[in-house]
Amino acid sequence: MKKKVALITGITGQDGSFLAKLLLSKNYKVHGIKRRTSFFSTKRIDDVLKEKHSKNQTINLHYGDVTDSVNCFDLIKKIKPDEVYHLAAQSHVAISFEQPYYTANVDFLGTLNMLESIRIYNKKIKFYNAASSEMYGDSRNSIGEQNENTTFNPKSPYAVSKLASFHLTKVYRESYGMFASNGILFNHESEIRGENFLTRKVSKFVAKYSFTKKGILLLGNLDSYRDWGYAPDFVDGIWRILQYKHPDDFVLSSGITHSVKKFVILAFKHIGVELKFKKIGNQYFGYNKLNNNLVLKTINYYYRPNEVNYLKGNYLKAKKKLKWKPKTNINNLIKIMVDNDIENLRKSL
Ligand code: NAP
Ligand code: F7E
Repeated sequence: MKKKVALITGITGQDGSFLAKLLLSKNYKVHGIKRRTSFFSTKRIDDVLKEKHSKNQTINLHYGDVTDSVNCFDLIKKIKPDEVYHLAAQSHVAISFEQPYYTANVDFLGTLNMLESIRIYNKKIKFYNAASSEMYGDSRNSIGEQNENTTFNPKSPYAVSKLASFHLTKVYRESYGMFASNGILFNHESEIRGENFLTRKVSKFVAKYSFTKKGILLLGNLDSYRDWGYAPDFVDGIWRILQYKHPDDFVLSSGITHSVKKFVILAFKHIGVELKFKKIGNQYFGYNKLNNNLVLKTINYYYRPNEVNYLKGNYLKAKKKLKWKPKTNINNLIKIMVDNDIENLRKSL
């Protein structure tokens, strides 16, 4: 049987690398777009690139940038994919306030470039767009959860760009009959999460603290709530979205929400450190309960001009239609992340 061909934009990122490995395990021929960088950016997929295992299964990488429309069209024409997983983005919410034009260019126009390339070349190619729970902003429905019917109320240039890409994907589906679907994914993390996202910043610090018992972790808002899941569970959901009988939009989430403060407490607890907090004005100070040493404080620098205070996703539609549900709870997620950062440190000693 002919292998299915997948093209992943954003293959060097967290989700792209997990998805590439999942698709290889499902016997896909996998192509990915990587940007030209001054250092190699393929760390997350180097194991697969080096392996070239027995069945000659590997990832075919192409230089590309989703802001370059000609390049996008060229790649679609050359690769002739059956499925396109469009994950490439400037994905950091705080940075989107500093680089709003750039974020809109990559996250919105990049999506337009991919959709147009598919529309012009072959409308039968299935398209997945990586939309985000950030699009909800602070909107809450009556049960305090967000699902596919909840009103969007974006709070950042990132969220606005993603919402535009979400609607654009629907427009292409409705106007041209294309198989174009959105995944509205809530936060999902892993041992290879970018180091300037909250969970990884915390897991790296906690791992180091377990060796040195030194340092002060500087954070921003501890009072926001996030629905955190584990990235490998979520990329399985992404794949299921494109295998569904027709194109549609799906929430993928853990269904449980915790404050940032709780995440930090649980991460320290994992290495046997209990924290106690003091709040002076708006500033938090966190101490090691055992010896009263200061281990964290909040500073203005890491606060955003606008914050999404509360996210909790309802994934019932994905559960019913895709038979998808998350497998990893927050304690296991923290264990995976902190233990992996401890292991990384051990190897570097
Ligand atoms: P990530 O780790 O930041 O990866 C982003 C990927 O996009 C990287 O491979 C990056 O390449 C690539 N990229 C950035 N700009 C590009 C451009 N102009 N042209 C081509 N490639 C470009 O993000 P992630 O966590 O894997 O998330 C994947 C997607 O899901 C993103 O669209 C994100 O916005 C969305 N999303 C993520 C979450 C989450 O919690 N992780 C939740 C909802 C939605 P480099 O390696 O060269 O930087
Ligand atoms: O922040 C707070 C911060 O940057 C989580 C992206 O994958 O998920 C992600 O966006 C929370 C926020 O993720 C620090 O203010 C406190 O309330 O890890 P984050 P995010 O903004 O939720 C969505 C679904 C996406 O789509 C995005 O692509 O933690 N926070 N102190 C901090 N956040 C960071 N980064 N750094 C801090 O020091």
